[in-house]
Amino acid sequence: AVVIQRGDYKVPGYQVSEIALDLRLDPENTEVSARLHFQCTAPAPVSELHLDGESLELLSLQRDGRTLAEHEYRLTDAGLVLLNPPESFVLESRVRIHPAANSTLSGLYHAGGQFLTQCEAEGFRRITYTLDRPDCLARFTVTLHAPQKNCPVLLANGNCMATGDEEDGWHWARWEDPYPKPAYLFAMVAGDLAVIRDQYRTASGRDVMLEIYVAERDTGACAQAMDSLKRAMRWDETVYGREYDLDRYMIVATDSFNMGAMENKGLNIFNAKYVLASPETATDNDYQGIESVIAHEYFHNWTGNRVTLRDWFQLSLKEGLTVFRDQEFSADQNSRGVQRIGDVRRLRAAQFPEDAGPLAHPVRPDAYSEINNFYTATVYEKGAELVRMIHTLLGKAQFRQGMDLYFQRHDGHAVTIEDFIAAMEDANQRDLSGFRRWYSQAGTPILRATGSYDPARHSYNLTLHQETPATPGQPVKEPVPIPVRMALFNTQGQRVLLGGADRERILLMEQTEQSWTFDNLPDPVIPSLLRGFSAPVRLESPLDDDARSFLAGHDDDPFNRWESIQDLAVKALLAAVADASVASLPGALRHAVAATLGDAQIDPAFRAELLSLPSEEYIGEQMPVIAVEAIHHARDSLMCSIGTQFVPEWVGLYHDLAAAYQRDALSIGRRRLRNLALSYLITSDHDGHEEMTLHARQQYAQADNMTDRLAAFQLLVQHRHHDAEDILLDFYRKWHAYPLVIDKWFAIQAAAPRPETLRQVEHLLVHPAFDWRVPNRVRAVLGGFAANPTVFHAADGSGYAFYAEQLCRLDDLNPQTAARLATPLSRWQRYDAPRQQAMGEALKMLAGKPKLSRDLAEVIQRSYP
Ligand code: DPP
Ligand code: ZN
Repeated sequence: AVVIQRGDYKVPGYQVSEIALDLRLDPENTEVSARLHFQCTAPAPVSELHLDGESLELLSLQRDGRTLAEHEYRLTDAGLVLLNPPESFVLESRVRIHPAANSTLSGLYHAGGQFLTQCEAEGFRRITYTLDRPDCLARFTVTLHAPQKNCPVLLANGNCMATGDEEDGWHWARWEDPYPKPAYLFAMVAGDLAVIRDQYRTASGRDVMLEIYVAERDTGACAQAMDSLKRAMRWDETVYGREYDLDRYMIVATDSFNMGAMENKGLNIFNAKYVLASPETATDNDYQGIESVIAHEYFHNWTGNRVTLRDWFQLSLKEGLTVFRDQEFSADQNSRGVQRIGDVRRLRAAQFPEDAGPLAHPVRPDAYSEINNFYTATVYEKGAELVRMIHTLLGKAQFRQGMDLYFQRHDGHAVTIEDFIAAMEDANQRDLSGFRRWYSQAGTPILRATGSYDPARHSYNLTLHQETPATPGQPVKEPVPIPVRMALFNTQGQRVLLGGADRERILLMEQTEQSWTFDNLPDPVIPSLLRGFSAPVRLESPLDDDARSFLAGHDDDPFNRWESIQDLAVKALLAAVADASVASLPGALRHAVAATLGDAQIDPAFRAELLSLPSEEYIGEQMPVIAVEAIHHARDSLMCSIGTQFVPEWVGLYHDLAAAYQRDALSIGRRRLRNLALSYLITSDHDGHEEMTLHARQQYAQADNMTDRLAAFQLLVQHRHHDAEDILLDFYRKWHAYPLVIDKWFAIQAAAPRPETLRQVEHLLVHPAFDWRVPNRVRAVLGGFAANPTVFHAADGSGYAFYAEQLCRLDDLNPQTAARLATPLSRWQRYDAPRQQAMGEALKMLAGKPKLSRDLAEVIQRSYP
């Protein structure tokens, strides 16, 4: 396969200033006429101009009104080569494409009765011949023609300029986008859609029409999306001084989408999962997801669209920055501490393992063969952490100055990560040269902290040591600058002064090893390091159990308070795994749990976080070889002991927190805590166990919201309660008309940690509601299965073999999703020898698949070189 290198970037020899598209939409055969204005920008004449084009059937080709002769162009696998083109010219092409047959969901496709597009990263070349690269910005005019009956709604980017009727019941609409944009931001939609409208007045007093397009029966489920959009618009004005720039902002929801959502200029296309919610069908987490994804795509209007990317190696320039912005938005809307815990949990669950395995790559990658494989946790989540560190290092006001300069310099341009860092430096006269290493170096640094109190000198000495493990292609690592936010606590639980007037400091660790001494400390202190998780590193903490237990009760940094309990739990779990025993509840952990259970002052959402055990995946990450079954049993038994030892407290919470459904943050936190109590009680051994199961069944049957219903449903299915079969049927019957709810039904079954799950999943794949063409459904089953440690990683290798077979099947339809779902197999080196062998065989089987996609081929090749 062709490998594209970052170092090979060349400015395009031509620019396209204008693109006029005309599409006659038919599911089987759509005709696309395109008129492109080319202008040479190279100093010397170009002998060959390569236009991108994929799966296009060329019908006609004209240059400046004249049909091109055979010696003037050449068709290739990758597109069309114009030979000796003039300095400036108009190219007119007509091609035929097949939207209904396009199961890749890239380019123009027809699904669920609608025509939709997805052009990021390289989908536009599946619509017409063009320079499909982000540094090529053109003004678009788009005319859509379709039958009025099937497609009453015709949408594209920008403003609708004219509409009209045609013969045979067809109609048309013409859209113009005044903002030049790269082809990856092009979008069009045609279908039978209902619309919800609202208005937004910008800070400068302009009215913007907000529209959400959904199926008629979903119009009642758009309130959260619309409300989140308006809050996001206000937030970007308040925090960054950025207003929306068109008169109309459209969102379209679809069930058939590879990603979460797409920020096409003025016309976002969303996976319905991040638009539709009603209390009966969506959980609190779903509501939260909508808020953050709506905000994310909206924020892209400035960080991504107005300022766009020079090339795809810069992807984190828009994604890392925009994730940082959406995380901060959510933190401002909800509880900042709980938000941070969730963000770090995601980073550790997805990005840390990626960074430690064969798919590790820098936030700014150096090479790719299929760019779709680089929409990764590293580019997104680690990228966001890097922006967060810049924010931490500069300070809030200075960061804003840097952003202002970035927009001022680069509005309307396609730029690089380097340009972003330079703006941050120049706006603040700061030197971030060392910081650039974070973008070029892969791997998660290990930060080892040791500290000691010197009673004679009344001082505390802290030494930090950093080391980044080798990653593929990068055997030797340099130290990176690590901002370590820290405080010292005295034994009364107060933060002490650190030299000057500060009770918290940011230590900037730039060398491999550095020490700091804090004086004037009459009594011993306990350090709270990396507060708020101030850098994406693995901290090896100097704390013993007593100190952790102390911080679990006293640290006023929510993240570190949570982390202290997590560390205690991890330690207990690793001890149980090591001697294959039942996890005991060590004194320090019991103490921390008791104190948290007993403290009704703690915000319930935060209390639920404090009381949740680390996931099996996270525990596995802390081990040299992941002991699949032992981890599962240790975690179960620790849940059981915590449940059993505190039965009255959990029962008390379960009953006290019962309330009629409301949507405010406090009610959400209370539901979370109550359902956590239920999960402890169901997992534990106690006299009232039967009664709790009854409660769970009642909760399932009578809940007035999906959060509670699903929590009970999941517990009953996981624990295979004797009437689980009936409950599964009942759930399906109730919700079969709601695809997003049925996704949950599929996912929960695929994730049940039970020996019969593999057989169950085989049945699910032939269930009438299963559809290989709908990524949400496929991800529910296959993604749920791959996230099921004891079943996917079954010792006999059956999970891997089964999974690889399904990926083969999926790859023929949807390579992007297949490649994404293949990544769990890349972790093979983390398991014992028999599993390594079985995963290796699964990967070899995939590698030998006929017609293997470039997407999947790259993931396999890098996973198993
Ligand atoms: N650019 C999209 C997003 O992350 C993904 N294609 O918002
Ligand atoms: Zn994004």
